[in-house]
Amino acid sequence: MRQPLLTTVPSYQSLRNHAAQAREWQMRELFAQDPQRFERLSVEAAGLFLDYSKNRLDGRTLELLAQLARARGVERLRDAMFAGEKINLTENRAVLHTALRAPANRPFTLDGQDISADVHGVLDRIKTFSDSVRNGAWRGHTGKEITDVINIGIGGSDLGPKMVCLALRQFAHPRLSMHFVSNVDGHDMDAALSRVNPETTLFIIASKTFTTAETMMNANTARAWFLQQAPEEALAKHFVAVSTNVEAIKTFGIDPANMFPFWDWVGGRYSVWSAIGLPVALSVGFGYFGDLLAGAHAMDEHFRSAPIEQNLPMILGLVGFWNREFLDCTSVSIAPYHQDLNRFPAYLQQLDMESNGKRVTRAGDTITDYETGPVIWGDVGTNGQHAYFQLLHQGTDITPIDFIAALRPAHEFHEHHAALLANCFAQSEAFMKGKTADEVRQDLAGQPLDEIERLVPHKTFPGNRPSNTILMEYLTPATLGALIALYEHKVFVQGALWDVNSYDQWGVELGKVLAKKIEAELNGEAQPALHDSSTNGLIARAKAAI
Ligand code: G6Q
Repeated sequence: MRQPLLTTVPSYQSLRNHAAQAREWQMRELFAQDPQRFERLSVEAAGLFLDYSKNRLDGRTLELLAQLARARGVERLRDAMFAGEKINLTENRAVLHTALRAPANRPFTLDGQDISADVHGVLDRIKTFSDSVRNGAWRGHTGKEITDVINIGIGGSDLGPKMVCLALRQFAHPRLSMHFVSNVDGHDMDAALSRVNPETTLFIIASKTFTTAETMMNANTARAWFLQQAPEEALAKHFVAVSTNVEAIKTFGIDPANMFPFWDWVGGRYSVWSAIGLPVALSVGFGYFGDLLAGAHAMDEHFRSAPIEQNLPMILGLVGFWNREFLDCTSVSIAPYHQDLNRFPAYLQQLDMESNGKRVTRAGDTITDYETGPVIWGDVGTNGQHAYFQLLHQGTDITPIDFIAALRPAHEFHEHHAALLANCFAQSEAFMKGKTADEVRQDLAGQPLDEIERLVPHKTFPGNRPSNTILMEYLTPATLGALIALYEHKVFVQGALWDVNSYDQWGVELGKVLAKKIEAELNGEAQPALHDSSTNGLIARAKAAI
């Protein structure tokens, strides 16, 4: 079904006219004019609080954005997603990661069948298995308890469980060390294997397709390493798989009894809620894994029922859309002021850029007159402040920032936490306010006048730079679940507005086939093909070195 072009929708055109004025606004003045701005432009749901008042927008902006969302059928598409319609049009698949975190009594229908029994059947198996590894009933082939888990997977089969295991380290089992090998670079595997003992190591081969070249190579290497030190029949105690492809895991030599399935209606980057989350259940236990799902489900319930104006993912999506579409912001920086969220920016990078990094509409028309997904990047605060925040404060590009923080720490160094939060809030204040030339002059008072005037342009900050702040009380499995779901739905909202299919990834698929030809040439299994002179030259240098 072909939607009218985004730029022809009346509310889009009103937004464009409105943006011509908004570009002139100074947030300092917006705050001065409206003492209620913070109360008005903040919203709370599922344990998360969002302050979006430090953006260049007002009530009218939000009204127009909500109108646009309605005109673009964002709510309709949301309902279609929850109803199991095949909204992933290029792969003819439903998009039902929300079914993975719904309680057992909540039916989810796909092709007329309720899938919740399948989902909860796999969750029960995850519980039984993770309980037995954690309580020591599941042992390695020489009778020793498992001490190390190595998850072998890449992309969506790596980033989610790795990010969540790191984020929830406070809840982790003290005996179990989690390792994640994703890169085909042998240094990755080498580093993991050098730290573990085969007798006490459990390998999880995580691959939706079980054909991904990097994962298959890593899985084969791990298997060969293991079999150098253990008999074939020991494999069953040390190798399990998470996949949708039973045949391939049998061929690899894993007993289907040790396979945790999921389904093609779960996209890789949306799969941490499925059996791909097995490392999480092993590390923090099934109870906390359940809390992660429940937190995400609470956000789902809010997303599907709250009106746009009070809907946290809708607002986060609309504000980001406004910055991208009308205020020319080409990237978004993610700044978690929480060390345990240090992989969250990398996780969001995939979630957002793989979903909305698209240049054709859902009907296949090339998008020529508006922009789609921004670049997502970032690192934890306060570290970023001592590195790239310079550009964010005084560079020529304007980059909106999402600050994320927990009000209470899970440690006892309270003075650290006050310092951390002070930095977080001070940065968002500085981005908004900036520093005027007169303020700089006051700071420099007492110095020679010509010296002051020489320094003023360098020490002036334009300010008026947008940011959101997301707060939670503690970082817990439930608040983390809600946070991830918030961003999933934000990506959904923006994809719907841009009319792109957020659920395919043909660019990733391309990467899966590109290297094969050159790999055969490097290994001497194929005659060198005719490439361009750069590629030929690089191949020749590598061959000379191998
Ligand atoms: C995610 C992508 C991609 C995928 C990996 C791994 O949405 O599709 O990152 O997760 O390429 O794929 P497999 O799980 O099939 O190995």
